[in-house]
Amino acid sequence: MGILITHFRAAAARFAISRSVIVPMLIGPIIGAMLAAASVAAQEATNVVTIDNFTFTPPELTVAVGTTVKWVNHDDIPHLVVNKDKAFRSKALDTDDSFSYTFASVGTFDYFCALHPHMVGKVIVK
Ligand SMILES: [Cu+2]
Repeated sequence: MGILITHFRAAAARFAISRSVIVPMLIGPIIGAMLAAASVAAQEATNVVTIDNFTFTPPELTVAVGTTVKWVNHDDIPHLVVNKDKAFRSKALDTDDSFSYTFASVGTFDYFCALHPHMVGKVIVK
């Protein structure tokens, strides 16, 4: 009887250990995939410049080479996104229209709104 109980305890201990190892092994990749998806979503979100109330937000954005930046107009009047050095120029963006540009080289890209030149922003590509 004593031997049986000891055997049972050993088996229970083994089961507890294996479960404590196997469960994280199964959950780990799931959490990893969720974190990866979340970081992609976060990265996309940070590459968006919104136009609200005649203001580019964020006014200054730093990105890596190859990043696509998207400007979205939330105002109810049109705006344009025009690079000072003519690297890019959007069409007139109506409400909720967007314009995307992929930065293929390093540099500082100052831009403004062609309709409201006091609206300025910059993208720094590293
Ligand atoms: Cu404008």
